[in-house]
Amino acid sequence: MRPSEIEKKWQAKWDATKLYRFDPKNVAKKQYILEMFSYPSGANLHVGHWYNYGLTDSYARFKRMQGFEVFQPQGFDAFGLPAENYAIKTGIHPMDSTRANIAKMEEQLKRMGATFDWDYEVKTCDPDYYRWTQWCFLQLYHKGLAYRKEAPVNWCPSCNTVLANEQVIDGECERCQSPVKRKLLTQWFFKITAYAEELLSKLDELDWPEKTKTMQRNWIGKSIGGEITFDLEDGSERFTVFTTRADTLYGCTYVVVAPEHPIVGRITTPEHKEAVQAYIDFAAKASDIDRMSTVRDKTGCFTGAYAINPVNGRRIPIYVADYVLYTYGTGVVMAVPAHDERDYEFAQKYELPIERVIKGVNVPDDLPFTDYGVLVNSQHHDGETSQQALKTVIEELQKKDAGAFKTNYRLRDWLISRQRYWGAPIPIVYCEKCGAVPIPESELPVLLPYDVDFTPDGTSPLLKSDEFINCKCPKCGGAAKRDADTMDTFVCSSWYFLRYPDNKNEKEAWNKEWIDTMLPVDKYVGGAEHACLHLLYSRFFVKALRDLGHLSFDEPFLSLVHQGTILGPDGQKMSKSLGNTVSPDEYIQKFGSDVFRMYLMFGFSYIEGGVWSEDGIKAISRFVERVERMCARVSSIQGKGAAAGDKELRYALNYAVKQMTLDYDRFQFNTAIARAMELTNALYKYADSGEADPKLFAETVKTLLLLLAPAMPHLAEELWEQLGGQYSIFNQPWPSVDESALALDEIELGVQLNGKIRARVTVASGLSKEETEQAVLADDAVKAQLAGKTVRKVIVAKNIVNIVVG
Ligand code: ANZ
Ligand code: ZN
Repeated sequence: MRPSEIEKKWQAKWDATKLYRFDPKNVAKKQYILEMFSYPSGANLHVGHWYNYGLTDSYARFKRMQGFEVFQPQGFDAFGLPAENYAIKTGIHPMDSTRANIAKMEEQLKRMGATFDWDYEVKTCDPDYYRWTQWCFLQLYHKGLAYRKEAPVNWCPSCNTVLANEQVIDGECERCQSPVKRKLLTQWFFKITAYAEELLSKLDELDWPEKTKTMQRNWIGKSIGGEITFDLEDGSERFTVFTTRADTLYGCTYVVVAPEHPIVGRITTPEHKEAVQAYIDFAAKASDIDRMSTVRDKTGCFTGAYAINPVNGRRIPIYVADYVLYTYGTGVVMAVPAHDERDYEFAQKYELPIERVIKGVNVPDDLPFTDYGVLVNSQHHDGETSQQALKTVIEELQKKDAGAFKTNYRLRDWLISRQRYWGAPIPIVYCEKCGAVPIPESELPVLLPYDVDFTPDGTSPLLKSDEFINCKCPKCGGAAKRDADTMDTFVCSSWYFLRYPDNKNEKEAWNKEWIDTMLPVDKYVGGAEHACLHLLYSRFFVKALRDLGHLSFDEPFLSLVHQGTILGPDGQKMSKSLGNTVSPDEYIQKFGSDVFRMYLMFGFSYIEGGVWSEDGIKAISRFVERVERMCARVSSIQGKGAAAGDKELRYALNYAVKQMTLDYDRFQFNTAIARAMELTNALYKYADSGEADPKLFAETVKTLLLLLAPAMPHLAEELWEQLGGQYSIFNQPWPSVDESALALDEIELGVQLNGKIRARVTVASGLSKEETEQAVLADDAVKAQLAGKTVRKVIVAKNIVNIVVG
């Protein structure tokens, strides 16, 4: 039979017998295996889809055979910009193109032969899904975790919408690489910062790639320091700075205030007003990202005001400069030019005093050192002494009411309003009398209207839909207007894994007891690019919903695997514009989907990916043919039983079982397949020896099929049937290891020195002469005998090793 026929045959049977149906009765053995949400793009499945879905499916099949009740759902992250942009270009409504794309992708995913349970599918653009996205919004809103504020936001002029900080990469829009602009807008935020500490500390407990955890740690950016209060010279104002280096306070020779800080207006002296205002206007043009850049020229302006350094009473000037951010710490910095590079650069430019007060850590090496004694006379390079010094200084300042311990986080609240059409509407109305009023839960969903003009003009398309915008205030019944923005699609994907197990629930987003049993996700597989976006947002959602009483676990994804990327044959990322994309279709047509899948497993390290080459696919095809021929020999093999090669074959078999079990578990598919090849070689050797035990041979071939079933599901099922196995091979238990077959035999050797027995050494049996010689010479007793002597020759005989020494 041709591969395509075999695939059709078994997919039909799996379907008819509902092989992949998740059985809730077995939830005690559940294994929730999830690939990151699919975006319905409309293009054919590419190598990347196969790599992600196909290989994770192999893992799922393996887990199933191990006796787990596998829950592997599929669904679509269906809202978002690409469909809307496509609509703007072609006039095809996002709803229509998305539905068509989903249908196409479903069909292809089904043909892949993956064990998805489609009964649990969700699509975020369906009202019965986004109704609950809106419900999640309201839960956060009622607890003060969703709030509206006017803030300078990241505006992408090409996508015509605001972006979250996480969507701005090096000052550019993550999606279209346009430079991001600053714009003052009133927007909805989720208070993810309320969870900064837990998001950070719980990372330690997760079985996630270290690199991703580090990225989240850095993004959260915890910094332990103190707040120090300075008085204005005339005592008319006090202000506070945040510092992680209170121990350098003696070296503070000036103060810098962020240009936006309201104190600037109050402290600036009349003769400096004009210059300071000009500087504020200049600074308003730069984004926070620009301002943080280390290569950017330092600029600033003197306010005319002076402050008093609380530790030594020194009179120091106050500057405005945009290298200090208004949104971090207190928006004011104590500048210590001798020990901080930014301050040093600034002090040089504006000719401010530079005073070195700490040994060891300073900007230029040759600054003279001023010893102020007990407080700061510490020579520290490491965090610990620095922390001690911080403690000493802050405790000292606490006595004068001028210091406090303080921890800051870089993490900012998550901006979720988008000025786009194709997303979940925000369930809030604005009433002249009542202000912002949430839609009652019973009135959800707030439906997204179909007929909307979404030609971009910098405002929200829903503003132009009168029937949508105008509504009644749920509180007073008066005329009100709806929020015209839609939610960031990352909101939709922050909770989809909670909906899957209960996707048909019409009364609530999920049944609490049920999802407390089904979650967390046991194995989550997807790209590393979501480290500080989806993977952080989902963790926040779970924690917030837990605290709101809707679930009882702390983390969504216990164990995470990032698949690598398959590059084009030219070593570049596959892209249409480079013309280096590889389509799986022709390979699947020629070799079958099993061979294609197994090649992806064998040809790459799953986590690393690599450059596509088609050479390896032929090797896999030949390997599969070898397995088929081996199966064909089962019925014809002759022998009396109990053959000489039995032990070796048993060893090869159990070794393969043991290693492949470990390999599949760790997503090390390439080595798993290599072990299967070794076992196949051992089987050929055994069969060709002319002396074989037909029963052992048949059993071993069958075990090989079981081991290969996750990697070549259709073919394994077919061969299993040919060998008289019971349907389905995926209902068979995973092979177990007979450890005793792995114990190598040992033999004892007499070791002679110049013909006289001097030692007895135990080595593994079956070693070659060279290996025996090495083992004997490495033995401690033999080494002791040989001390001070020169080995001239080693003669290995049957049970005796004679060492000739001089
Ligand atoms: C004095 C000092 C001396 C500082 C020294 C550093 C080195 P992290 O670790 O990122 O939290 N800082 C505080 N608020 C700031 C703001 N709004 N904009 C720009 N810089 C700000 O950094 C904390 C340090 O960054 C603080 O400690 C402060 O400078 C500066 F040798 O205070 B430091
Ligand atoms: Zn009202």
